[in-house]
Amino acid sequence: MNVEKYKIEELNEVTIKVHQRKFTALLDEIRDVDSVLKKLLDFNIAIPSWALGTGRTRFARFAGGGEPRSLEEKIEDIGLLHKLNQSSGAISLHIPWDIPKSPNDIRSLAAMHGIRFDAMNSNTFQDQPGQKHSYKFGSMQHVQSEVRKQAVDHNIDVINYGIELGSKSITVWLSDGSCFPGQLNFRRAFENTLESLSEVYKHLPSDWKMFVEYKAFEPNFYSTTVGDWGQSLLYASKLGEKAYTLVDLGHHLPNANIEQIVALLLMEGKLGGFHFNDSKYGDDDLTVGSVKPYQLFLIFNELIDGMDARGMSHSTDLGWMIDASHNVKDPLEDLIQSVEAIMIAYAQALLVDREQLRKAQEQNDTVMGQEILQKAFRTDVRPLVAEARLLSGGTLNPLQAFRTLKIRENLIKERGLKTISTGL
Ligand code: AOS
Ligand code: ZN
Ligand code: ZN
Ligand code: ZN
Repeated sequence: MNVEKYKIEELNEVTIKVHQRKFTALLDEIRDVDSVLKKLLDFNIAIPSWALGTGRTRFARFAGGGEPRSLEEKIEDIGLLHKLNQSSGAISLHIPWDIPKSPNDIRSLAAMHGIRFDAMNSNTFQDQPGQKHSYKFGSMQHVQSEVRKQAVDHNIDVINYGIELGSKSITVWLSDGSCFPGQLNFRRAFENTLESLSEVYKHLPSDWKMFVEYKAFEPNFYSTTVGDWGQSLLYASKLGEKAYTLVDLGHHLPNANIEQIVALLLMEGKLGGFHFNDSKYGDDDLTVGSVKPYQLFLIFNELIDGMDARGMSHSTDLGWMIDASHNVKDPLEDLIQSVEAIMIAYAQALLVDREQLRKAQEQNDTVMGQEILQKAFRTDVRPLVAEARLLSGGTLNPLQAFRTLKIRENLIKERGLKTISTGL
């Protein structure tokens, strides 16, 4: 399935007039529109390879049709997304689900679609066929050194695949922890994990980063060995300057103030990357912005404030990734919505009048502080985001384009109705 440029132009023709009217009306609200547009154009979000197929709950899986059956088809899917929105020009791979048979071919296929490789993900939360030692009682924390070594070796393999593909980072998410009090010695689990992570860290090329992802619970329900941002920061600090904390929005205890966590990690120069998703209860992995869009905006507000304070590039200094799972929606439509939600929150946060906000804070003007943030949040920036897409050759309305061009129907024709994508 390929979407030709002229088809995108034809679609844009239909709605361009309405768009221009809305965009012009919005211009009054934006001070430096060119710099805002430039930032939106530069911004890209990596799509996780495991989100292109239908996921599952603990109870069932309802497969969709036309899912990608190989790494090649996953890249093709992201290529389609990127054609439509021009904001998802990166993929985050997962080993062993995405082992490239020929890294060179995969690399050129991705380049053809304008896609680069964001963080590689390792997997020591499942046992693979033929694997010598089981991860039932953890991987890097394990009481037996053979199991720890197996986990370390796997992570080194993942780095090596990443080097061949041109990735520059690895995300380590561990399901290690315990289900019951008494099962585990917390201190020994931490020390074993730190030792294992340092072994992996030693194999990082000099221009690589390691992201240590934390998660409060699940699949372990009494303790998690990288359980929160404090623990992740502790590992990252002890490991060295190439190690960073990765924030997955769904990995906190209820009502955690994620924007504050982000602000402090950035202040310490230890925020490395993001897994965007949304949730009502736990690690729900729902569409970004579908449940708590204001929280997403507040997070972006801190991100911009913190990155600007450190002179960081918004587009390249952090790993921007989605981590989601789709049980009822078409995965590609869901990803279109997620990318759009991220772009909207980013654009709104770019509109915050930081000078006025600082003044309000210095004068303890609580009311004005809130007003300034909500003014930006309540601005309908969709025409601004659409304008950025138009400028970069994408569609004014990616979701509508996806449906009008019958992309899923075509993928089903090509790949069949009963397809299963590798992943969770
Ligand atoms: C697990 O809960 C984490 O969010 C991981 O980042 C991710 O979902 C996993 O690596 C994908 O398999
Ligand atoms: Zn994650
Ligand atoms: Zn998760
Ligand atoms: Zn999640």
